[in-house]
Amino acid sequence: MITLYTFGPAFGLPDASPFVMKAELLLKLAGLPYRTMPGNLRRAPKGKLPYLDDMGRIVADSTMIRWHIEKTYHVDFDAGLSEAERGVAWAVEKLMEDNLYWAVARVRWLDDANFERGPAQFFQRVPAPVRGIVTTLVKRRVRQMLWAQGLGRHSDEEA
Ligand SMILES: N[C@@H](CCC(=O)N[C@@H](CS)C(=O)NCC(=O)O)C(=O)O
Repeated sequence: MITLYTFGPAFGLPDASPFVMKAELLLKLAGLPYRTMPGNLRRAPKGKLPYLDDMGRIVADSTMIRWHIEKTYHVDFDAGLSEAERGVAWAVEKLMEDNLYWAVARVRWLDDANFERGPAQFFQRVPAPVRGIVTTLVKRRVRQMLWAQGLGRHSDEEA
């Protein structure tokens, strides 16, 4: 049985993470039996979710999960596409995952009003006495990641 480690449902979606939803959809499209379990970032091999455990084989990162499913279960998610279309699909996927994802993260986490409407909900489960400090620490980490990625260095207008 495949176990997919996830954050869990949020905002009426199957998961708060687009990468987790992508991995789960790939499992569904491949018709593979699987279960989901709440993941722990400290135990995640790459410090991020999703990752999966396929009978002891640990695969981290949604794209690695895709390749694992394709190779192990002989599935071609791009079946029917020409070589050129496969190239375009790959370019669009990388645009969404490596660029637009960060643009969305920037407006969600760095804009206070958006933060209150969105990511602040993630911290409701944190005990009230430490909620403030945990929220501050995670926000700082996201700000650092956005700085490293580059988008966090620009003004709103430039971004
Ligand atoms: N390239 C990875 C990206 C996964 C990713 O960025 N996951 C985020 C949630 S959307 C995460 O786990 N972040 C936790 C952290 O960075 O501490 C994939 O495709 O799986």
